[in-house]
Amino acid sequence: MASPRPTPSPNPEVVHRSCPICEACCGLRLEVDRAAARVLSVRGDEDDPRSRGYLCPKATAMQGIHADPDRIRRPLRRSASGWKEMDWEEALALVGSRLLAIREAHGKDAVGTYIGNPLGFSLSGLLYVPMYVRALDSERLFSAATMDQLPKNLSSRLLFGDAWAIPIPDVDRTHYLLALGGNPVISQGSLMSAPNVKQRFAALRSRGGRLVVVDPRRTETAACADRHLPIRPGTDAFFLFALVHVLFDEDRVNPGRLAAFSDGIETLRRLAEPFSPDAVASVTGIEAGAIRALAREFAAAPSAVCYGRVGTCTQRFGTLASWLVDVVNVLTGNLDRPGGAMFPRPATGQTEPHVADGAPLPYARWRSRVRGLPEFDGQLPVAAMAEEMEAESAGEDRIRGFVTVCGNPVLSTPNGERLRRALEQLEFMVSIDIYRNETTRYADVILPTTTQLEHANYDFLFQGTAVRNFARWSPRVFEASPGARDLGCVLTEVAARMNGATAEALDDLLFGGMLATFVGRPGSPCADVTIEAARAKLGAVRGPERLLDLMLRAGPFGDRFDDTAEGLSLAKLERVPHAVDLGPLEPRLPEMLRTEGGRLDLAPEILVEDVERLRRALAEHREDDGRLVLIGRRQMRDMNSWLHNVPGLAKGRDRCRLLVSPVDAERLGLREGEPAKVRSRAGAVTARVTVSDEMMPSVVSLPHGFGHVDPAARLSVAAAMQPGANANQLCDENLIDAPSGTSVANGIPVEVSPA
Ligand SMILES: Nc1nc2c(c(=O)[nH]1)N[C@H]1C(S)=C(S)[C@@H](COP(=O)(O)OP(=O)(O)OC[C@H]3O[C@@H](n4cnc5c(=O)[nH]c(N)nc54)[C@H](O)[C@@H]3O)O[C@H]1N2
Ligand SMILES: Nc1nc2c(c(=O)[nH]1)N[C@H]1C(S)=C(S)[C@@H](COP(=O)(O)OP(=O)(O)OC[C@H]3O[C@@H](n4cnc5c(=O)[nH]c(N)nc54)[C@H](O)[C@@H]3O)O[C@H]1N2
Ligand code: SF4
Ligand SMILES: [Mo]
Repeated sequence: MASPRPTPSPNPEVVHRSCPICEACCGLRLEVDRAAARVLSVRGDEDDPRSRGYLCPKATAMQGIHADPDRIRRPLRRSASGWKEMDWEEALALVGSRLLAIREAHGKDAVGTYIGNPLGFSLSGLLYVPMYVRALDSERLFSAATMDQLPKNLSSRLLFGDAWAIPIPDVDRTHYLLALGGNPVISQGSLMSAPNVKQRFAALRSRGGRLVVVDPRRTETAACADRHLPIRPGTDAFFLFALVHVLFDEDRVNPGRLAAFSDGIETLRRLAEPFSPDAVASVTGIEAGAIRALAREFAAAPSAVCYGRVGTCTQRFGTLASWLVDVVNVLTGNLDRPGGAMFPRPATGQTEPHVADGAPLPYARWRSRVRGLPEFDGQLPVAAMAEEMEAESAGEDRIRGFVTVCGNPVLSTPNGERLRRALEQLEFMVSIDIYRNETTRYADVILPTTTQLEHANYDFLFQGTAVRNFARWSPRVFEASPGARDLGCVLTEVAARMNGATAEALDDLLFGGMLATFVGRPGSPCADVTIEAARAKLGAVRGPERLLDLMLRAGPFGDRFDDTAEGLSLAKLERVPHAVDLGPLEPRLPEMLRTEGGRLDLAPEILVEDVERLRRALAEHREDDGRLVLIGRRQMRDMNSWLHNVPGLAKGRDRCRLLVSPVDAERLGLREGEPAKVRSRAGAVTARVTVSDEMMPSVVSLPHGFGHVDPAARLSVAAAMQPGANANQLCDENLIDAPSGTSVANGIPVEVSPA
C-alpha cells in the first residue's frame, strides 16, 4: 500500500524499520526525504523474513503522528491564560520540585503513576522505566495491564515463576488452534506476535488443521475458522474446566514429558469435578455435546494449542481462565512442544535461567488504601485509581501528585468520568506524552518525547511473544528536533530529580547492575567474561544502545563479547536492514522454570482458592435471566484511543457503533443507525446502533478508545472525524477479577433503550 505523495521529492532515500504500532512488528520499507523530514511512501518489506511484505492500514500511522500539527513538540505548562511552551530544564525542575514537595509533605505514596500501552513499544522506555519506578518508590503504581494481560501475568508467575513467561501458540506448526477471547485477524495477534495471522490461519487449515473460535461475537477471526462457538461473556473458566473434566473423565490426560516435573494433576481432577459439560452448558451457552466433542478432538490432534486473549482476561474470572488455558495445554501434553504453546527465547537473555532473581512471589505485599485490593508485581488495579485520588474516599492519605506515561486512562480505564473528576482534584500532575488528550489536558506540565521516526528502536517486548524467535533493530529515520528527548531519557531525568542524583549517575548505576546480572555468573554462557572486559567492549556512551548491546552479546544468541565470534551484537544487528530470524520456538522446560524447586505446580493456592468463587457462581446461576451485557471490540484502523487524530485512519463512517443482535434490536425497539442509550451502574453513553447477527443474543458490543469530545484536548481531527463515546464510562470500577484486580471490560451488565 503506498501513501499519497503530495509533491515529488528530489532525493528519496529508502529506510527499513519495523512498525511500532502493534505486536506484529511488521517490517516496513519507507521512502523518505530526510532533508524535509518527510515520509514519501510506506510499503511492506518483501525481504523481511517475518512479515514478507505484509502490512495493515496502520503502517502509515508513524508518519501521520510525526507530521501531526497537533502533536506536542516542546514541554508545555498549563496556566490560567492557556498552555505555554517551556524550556526543558525549567520544566524538569518544576516537575521535580513539585513532586518532591508532595512527597515530603505527605509521604512517598502520595505520588502515583499510570503507565500506558505505548511504553511497551519503546526500547528506552522499557529499559529505563524500572529505574523510574524505583526512584518514585510508591505503592501507587498503575498501568494498562489491569485492563489487559495482568491475569495472564499472574497465572504465569504462579505456574512458571516469571510473570512474562507466557506460552505462545506455535501457530505455524499446530494442527489445532482453539482460540478464546481474541480476534487476531483484526488485532494482528497479541501474545502471539505474528504478522499476517490471517494467512497463517489459512495455512493451518490447508495442511488439514482446524481453527475453533470461542467468542460471543462472530468475529473476523471466527469467519476464518472451522467452527465458531458463541459463549456467554465471562464464562470461559466454566467452559475450560468442562474440557478438563472431560479429559479426566474419558482418561485422555496425557502430559507426556511434562509429568516428570509437574505437580497438582490430582488436585485438578478434583477441582474439575463439579464442572461437567452438562453442569456448565446453561451458564456458558455451549451445549454439553459440543464441549465433549471439542475435548476429544483437542486431545486426539497430533498437536494442539489453546489460546486466550483480552476476552479471557478482562472478565470476572480472568485469572482462572488464563490459568486453565495453560492447564488444558499441559494435560494434553501440548505445553512446550512444537505445534503447542511454547516459550519464545528473547535474544536479550532476560529469560535465561541464570538471570533469575529468586525473589518471593510479589503478591499482596501491600494493598490499595480504600478497597484493600492486593498489589501484584508492584502494581495496583486501575479500577482503584480514582478512589485513591479522591479526598472523599482516601482522605488525607490520597494521591496528590500524579504522573502519566504514554497513557490515556480517562478513555481506557473504568469509570472514565469518575477518574476525570479525580484528576481535577490533584495538586500536581505531569504527563509524559506526545498529545494533549482527554487525560493529559489535566496535567500541569506535559513532557513530550521523540516520535518513533526520531529515535532508533529494538522490538524488545515482542521478542518474548513472537511465534518464531527474532531480533530486530530499527534505525532512527529523522534527526530529532533540537532539544527533543526520548522516553527513557525523560523517565531518567524525572527519576534523577526525585532522588537527588544526576541522570548520568543513574544510567551508570543501571549499567553496572545489568553487567553484574548478565556477565560472569557461574554456569552462564558468559561465566568466563569479566565485568571489566565486557565494560571495555561496550564503551562509555550512555543510553539504551549500550544496555541493549550488553544484553545481546551476553544473550543466548550473542557473541559473548568475542568480536571474532559468529553471535549477535548490536553492531551486527545494525547492519541487517530486516528482522533477523532466530529459528522456530524450541522446548525450554524445565530449565526455564523459575519456581521454587524448579517444578511446575499446576494447582497454586491463590488459584485453587478462587475456584470457590467460580463454584459459587455456578450454584447461583439462573437459567437465562435475559439481562444484557456489554463487551468490547477492536477495529482495524484504531489503536486504543490514540490514532484517531491521523486523518487517513480516522476517515470513513463513524466507528463507535453499538452492535446489537437482531433479536435484541427487535425486543428493545432499536433501529439501524439510530442512537441508543446504554446505561450501567457506572454511567451512561449514547451511541448509534448497528444491527448485526454477528452478536449472540443478550450481548452488545461497543469499542473503547472513543469519546473525543473534550474541548480542552487538542485532537482536532479525532474530534471532527471520530468523536464517538467513551465505552469506559460504562465499565464499572467495582467489577473486577478477584485475584488480579483486573477490570471487567467484557461482560458489563447494561440496559439499552432508544435514545
Ligand atoms: N473497555 C475497554 N477498555 C480498554 C480495553 C478494552 O478492550 N476495552 N483495552 C485495554 C488495553 S488492552 C489497553 S493496552 C489499554 C490502553 O490504554 P492506554 O495506554 O491508557 O491508552 P492509549 O489509547 O493506548 O494511549 C496511549 C497514549 O500514549 C501516547 N503515546 C503514543 N506514542 C507515544 C510515544 O512515543 N511517546 C509518548 N510519550 N507517548 C506516546 C498517546 O498520545 C496516548 O496518550 O486500554 C485498555 N482499555
Ligand atoms: N486494530 C487494532 N489492533 C490492536 C489494538 C487496537 O486497538 N486496534 N489494540 C492492541 C492491544 S493493546 C491489545 S491488548 C490487543 C488485543 O488483542 P485481542 O484480544 O485479539 O483483541 P480484541 O479484539 O479485544 O479481542 C477480544 C475478543 O474477545 C471477545 N470476548 C469478549 N468477552 C469475551 C468472553 O467473555 N469470552 C470470550 N471467549 N471472548 C470474549 C470479543 O468479542 C473479542 O472478539 O490488540 C492489539 N491490536
Ligand atoms: S499489523 Fe501492526 S505492525 Fe503490522 S503494519 Fe499493521 S500496525 Fe504495523
Ligand atoms: Mo493492550
